[in-house]
Amino acid sequence: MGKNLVQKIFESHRVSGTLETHREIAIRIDQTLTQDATGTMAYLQFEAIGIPRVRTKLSVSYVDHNMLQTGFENADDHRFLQTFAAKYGILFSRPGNGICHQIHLERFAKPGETLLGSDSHTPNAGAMGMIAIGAGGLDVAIAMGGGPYYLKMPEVVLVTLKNRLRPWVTSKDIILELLRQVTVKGGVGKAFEFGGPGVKTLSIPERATIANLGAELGATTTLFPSDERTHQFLKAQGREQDWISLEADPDAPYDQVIEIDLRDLEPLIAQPSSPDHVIPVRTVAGRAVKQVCIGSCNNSSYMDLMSVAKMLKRKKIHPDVSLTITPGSKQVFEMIARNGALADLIQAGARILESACGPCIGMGQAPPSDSISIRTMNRNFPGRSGTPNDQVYLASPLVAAACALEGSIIDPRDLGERPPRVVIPQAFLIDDRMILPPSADPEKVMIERGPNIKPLPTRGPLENLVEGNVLLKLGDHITTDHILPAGAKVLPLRSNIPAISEHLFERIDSSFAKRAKAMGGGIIVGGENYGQGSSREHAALAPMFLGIRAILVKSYARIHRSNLINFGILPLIFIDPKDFETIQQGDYLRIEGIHDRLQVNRTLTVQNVTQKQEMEVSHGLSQREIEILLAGGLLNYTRKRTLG
Ligand code: MIC
Ligand code: SF4
Repeated sequence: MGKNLVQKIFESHRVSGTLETHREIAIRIDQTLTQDATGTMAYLQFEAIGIPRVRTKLSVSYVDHNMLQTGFENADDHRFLQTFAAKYGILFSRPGNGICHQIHLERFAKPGETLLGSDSHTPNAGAMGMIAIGAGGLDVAIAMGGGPYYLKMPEVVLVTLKNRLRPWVTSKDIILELLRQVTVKGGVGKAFEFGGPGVKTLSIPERATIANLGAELGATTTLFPSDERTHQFLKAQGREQDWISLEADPDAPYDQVIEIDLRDLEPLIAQPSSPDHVIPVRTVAGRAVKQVCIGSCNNSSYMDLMSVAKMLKRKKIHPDVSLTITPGSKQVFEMIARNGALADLIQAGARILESACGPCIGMGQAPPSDSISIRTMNRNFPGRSGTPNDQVYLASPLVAAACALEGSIIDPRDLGERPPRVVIPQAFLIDDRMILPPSADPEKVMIERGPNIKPLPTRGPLENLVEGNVLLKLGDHITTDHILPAGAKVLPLRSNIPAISEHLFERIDSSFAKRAKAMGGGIIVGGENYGQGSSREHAALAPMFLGIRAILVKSYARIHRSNLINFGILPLIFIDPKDFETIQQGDYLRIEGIHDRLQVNRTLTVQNVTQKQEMEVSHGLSQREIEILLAGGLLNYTRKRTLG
């Protein structure tokens, strides 16, 4: 029997394990990427492993998240990252060069290769026919050191695209439709491979919009074939030599098939506050809009901004709307500046922001209270925009631009205009001078560490007895934005764990950090899909720092579960849903004999001392994960193995 494309690339990179679904497999990583908000910690961890130079084919350090520089912290991190990259053999994409995923697609993504990135939207590069996976910074640090990446072999879902999109309908609507069908937890443990005749109707940036939001499905990765359009894109980026043709075998097996007829789609919108609350735009038309933000790694390509510029040309945005535009990269920014489209956006009243994540991660542009913000981004988790009780809707750039003109939600087909026609350039503007090569003299490079760069917190081996109070009982779909918010106030503290820990769960319970400290740690209880969203390992590191030793939930998001293990926190799972109902915040729990039980048993016994009850919970850990936990985390485990 033939192989699907996911299996082909996994097989060609397999270091150990098998392609058997749900079993652990280790793959060789060709490329890594980090961004500044996760990178500082990843590099501190790389340093702690003690390897003098990265061992990947290519590693890139981007700066795109922490860009506001309201204090010295961001700038300190940038200096640290720049000098670190120079010393350890890493390319450094300077602040101003743009968003990691957009640049990586333009300049580095390569069909057939593997990429591990310390950002959950790394699957963006799957548009180029590469296996691109988001992971915690420590996993990326190990990959930079030449170690394989371990994961459970995902099920492979084929998404067959038929026909072509109608005018005003975009690739954002394809992935919103998939989110509607699959939901934010339906993709956990799965890879989504796109196929069918509709694929060739989509350009690489359009495919990237789809691949990017695979992260919102909870998917391990998203993948497109590498075809003639990939070839043309690479040629236009001056990288024709990177192209190879890649497709699934005609008789390839799939665990599931989903068919989407592109002709049936209409403009869609995700309502507050989850990317899967998707409905047709028309059903919410007429609601007043106060803010529109166009940008972020999934919708800020040249094609996206050109379409918006065409729609806004010689018009003025509605007086009640504040419109921001964030070009995805310097390449995009400079191209629209040179061809005049930027002038069209400016004259229409857009507020042009620098090329960075910006409003997507709450770095400025918090919307006004009790108002609707339409964004082309990928996440609308509660409060992520920076405004409490925000009402953020997610949609395509065409829908967003239409709303900016109208001052209310409108299906762009109702504007009564012709859709903008933009053709993908034959040649993009190529100038890589904002990407600094590593130093030829690494011994001479001094790493700059400002006062915001605090040493890595560590912990010893896992205790045999874990006990403590349930510090917080939570419901379903707790995102990493709930666990450890980002935004202008907290994001600058990413390289300072003691300081950032003060913000743990603050959006849910402002007294959490104080309580956790007073009690010397404890246990967290939650529902389904705990840790959904970002790859930020700080959402595991900060709990570890405050003495959280176990989490007990109904199910986990993939990256967060790995991060918990990487930092020595037991990720436990309810077996009987009734136990979730019984357990109460404040209960005192005891888990005994952990060392032996983990080795021989798939379950652990949790005594609820307060309620005088016992329950069996599962851990679902592989042998390797058990060893990591027993060592007190991946760093201890790796050092023990490499240093003896
Ligand atoms: C996000 O979109 O949530 C982020 C900010 O890019 C995160 C990374 C981070 O928290 O630093 C992600 O997606 O992994
Ligand atoms: Fe940046 Fe937003 Fe993309 Fe995350 S989702 S990498 S914050 S633009």
